[in-house]
Amino acid sequence: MIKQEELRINIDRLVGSLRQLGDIGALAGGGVCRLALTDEDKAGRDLLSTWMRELDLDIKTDELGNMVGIRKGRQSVPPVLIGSHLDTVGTGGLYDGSLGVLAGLEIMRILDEFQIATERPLAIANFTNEEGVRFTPDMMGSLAFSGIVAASEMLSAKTVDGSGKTVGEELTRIGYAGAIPCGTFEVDSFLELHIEQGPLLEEEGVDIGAVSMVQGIYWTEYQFTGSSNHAGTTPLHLRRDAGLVAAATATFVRQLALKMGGDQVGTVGLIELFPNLINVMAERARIIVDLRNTDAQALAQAQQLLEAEIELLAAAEKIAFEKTELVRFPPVQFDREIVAVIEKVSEDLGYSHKKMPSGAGHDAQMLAPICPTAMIFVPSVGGISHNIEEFTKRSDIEKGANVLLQAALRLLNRPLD
Ligand code: HGY
Ligand code: MN
Ligand code: MN
Repeated sequence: MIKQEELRINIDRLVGSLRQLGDIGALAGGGVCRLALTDEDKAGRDLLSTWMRELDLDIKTDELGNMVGIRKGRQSVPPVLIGSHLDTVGTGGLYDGSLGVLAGLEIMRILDEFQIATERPLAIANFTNEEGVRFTPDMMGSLAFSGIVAASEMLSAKTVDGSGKTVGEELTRIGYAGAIPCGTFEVDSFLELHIEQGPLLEEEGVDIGAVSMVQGIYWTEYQFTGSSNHAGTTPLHLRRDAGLVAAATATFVRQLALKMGGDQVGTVGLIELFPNLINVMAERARIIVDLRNTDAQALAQAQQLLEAEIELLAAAEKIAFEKTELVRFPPVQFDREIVAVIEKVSEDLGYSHKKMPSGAGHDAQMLAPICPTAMIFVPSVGGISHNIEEFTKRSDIEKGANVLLQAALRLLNRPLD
């Protein structure tokens, strides 16, 4: 009988599952698009359900479509949960989210293969709409799973593109509107393996990130209204150009981050102009501003400075505007003991490791309020993500999944309180 500390994942099988999942929503030029609650997301969910059934997992789906597969433990106590998300951004890669779910599945496969019984049950989760690009907020499923927000509020969320479809309608359409109320699933502890999506681990030649916290995230939508007019005949002083204010705001966001320094970052990733024509001044402009910082006070201050600037820009161009707060997530600290387990396991496996914050939002930040939680990062080649070039080396996937396996075993078998 193999000793549990000698168990290692089967990297061929894990990479095979990543590739098979990656065929779903594959983009012609490479990369993947499985926007939340689309047919492609459904197909990914169906594949995961098949794999979960092959392992005889007890599959539970809650009212927001969060999927959990449970493997029995000797004790009937809350499970150790491993999870992430199968939805992607529109120009996604093979690894963002998928790695965390499929590495959990691989651990289930290994435990079955070596007939390993664990004290606590082990469960794996696929959380609905982590990316937040089709429906806001991001981390929507895990937010409701943890009971932080009411599922009903999330079910009525409408698509960002204005098509008017709601989360509830799309969940029903793809057959993943579960019966289990959100906020009722008890979890012992939570682990998430994820690609770093930034350059630090690769730059420093470190194998594993023991993630200590997730930075705060603010998403705010601004609708600017001016007046359309001829781009050639209208004198400058008579222009009320909504596109100008949108563009000036995007420029200000970068200047603000540079001026504030520290961990302040920001971008305007979504800009829509109407009528969006070469020789017509925009009557309307819609932008969504993404501000982030590890420091809650600094982030709030950045938002205040942004709003003061928008007031000035709009007044100067005689533009009206409306503001909608889409996301206000504070920074989240992970559980010190679990971070220490990740560091110790990395040490025991002979992998270099470093404690680090997460620049991206993750489902783990929504589990942290309800159970001891931490994350494991593996390097992203070139620090690239949310891009079809996203790539993580097979050897790094193997190391990350082995750390996840061994950390999970420690949590699964630690003495019951
Ligand atoms: O926005 C984020 O950081 C995550 O990818 N949803
Ligand atoms: Mn992700
Ligand atoms: Mn992402």
